[in-house]
Amino acid sequence: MDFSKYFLMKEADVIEYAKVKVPQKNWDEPTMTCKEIGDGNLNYVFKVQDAKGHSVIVKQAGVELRISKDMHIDTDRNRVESEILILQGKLAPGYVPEIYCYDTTMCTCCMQDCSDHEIMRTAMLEHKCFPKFADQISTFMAQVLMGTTDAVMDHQEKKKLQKSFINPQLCDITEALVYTEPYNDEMHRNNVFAPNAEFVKEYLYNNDPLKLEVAKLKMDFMTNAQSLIHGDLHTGSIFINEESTIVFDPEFCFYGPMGYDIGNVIANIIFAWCNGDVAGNKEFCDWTESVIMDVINMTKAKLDQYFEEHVTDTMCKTPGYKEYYLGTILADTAGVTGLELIRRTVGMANVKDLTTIKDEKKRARAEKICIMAAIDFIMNRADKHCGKCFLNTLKDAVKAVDAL
Ligand code: SR1
Ligand code: MG
Repeated sequence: MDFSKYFLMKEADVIEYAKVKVPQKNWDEPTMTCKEIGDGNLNYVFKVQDAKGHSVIVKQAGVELRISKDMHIDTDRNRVESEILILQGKLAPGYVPEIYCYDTTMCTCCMQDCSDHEIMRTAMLEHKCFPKFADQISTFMAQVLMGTTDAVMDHQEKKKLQKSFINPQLCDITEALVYTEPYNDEMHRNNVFAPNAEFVKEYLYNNDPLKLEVAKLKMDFMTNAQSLIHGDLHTGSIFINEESTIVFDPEFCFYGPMGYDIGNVIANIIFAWCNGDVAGNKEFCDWTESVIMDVINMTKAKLDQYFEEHVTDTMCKTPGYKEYYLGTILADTAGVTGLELIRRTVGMANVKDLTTIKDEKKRARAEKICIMAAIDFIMNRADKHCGKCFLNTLKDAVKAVDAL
């Protein structure tokens, strides 16, 4: 088996692959095992290990997506993901898995096994708290996002990166699933929780003022080549433990508005809050509320500091520009928080934080809270400039839904 021609690997193939591609692990070959551990929508993820404690994660892009056999995207996404992880590892050391190798024939990469961490969404579904998360994710975002802007980078180098990470097919998915279908169900693949069908019709499908703002945000997503963003920074793309945060799965990366990443983090913490709220877990909800505020405040402060220390563009040094720039980033963040809340609630790709709520009435209320908060985040995004403003948006939505 020389892996010189693409085929979709099974577990036994992956063992052979790891022997060939990651020999530095000094595998104990007779005890090597492999298990497919992926539960994402797109790729196949395997863990290979041996009895002597060596291990590696092998990720392969399939031609058909796991979420739907009708959807096909270029398997080059595996190269894009590998290269951005290498770059992010330089900008924010320790915050992404180490890439040992990647292979554009098999569309496969081999990376650090982060099994001493948990997937953050899974851990939060058990209502676990991670006190260092806000500080760590804000450091990661500030360094990677501000570090790849025109304000900081040599403009020619930035354009080379922009070209190398152009990602039309993955962006196309986001443009459809985040920025279009939740507002009209034009592809008839939205998953609307039946008890909320009328509510969704009234507040989303028949809401032209909202659609106007979403249209503006969509065009901004498609044209604002501000930063090299992760593009799918939800809690299923984060490994976490008490001590560290590792961001993975950046295959949707491209040069876009940095508020897209920050807003995704906030929205997914709100989903976790909803799950904790339904369970009546005050300690967990208090922690998620502090995360919402801290992620906003810390990210804003660290972006500001990074800009101060690293800005190179002469015109961006003009007094007042930094404040203007940070203001647009916070408004984009609020807008995207709303978009992610809506699309994960009514769109094609949902989140377990909501779908696993068993009590029908409680789930309907939680989903309405997400939609109400989202509308406020989108419509009033220019006013959301601090952590408290973000938290108040959630609290106001709770009151509004309970008053319906
Ligand atoms: C067709 S892929 C559906 C969703 O899964 C990914 O994680 C992205 O969030 C995408 O929108
Ligand atoms: Mg993913």
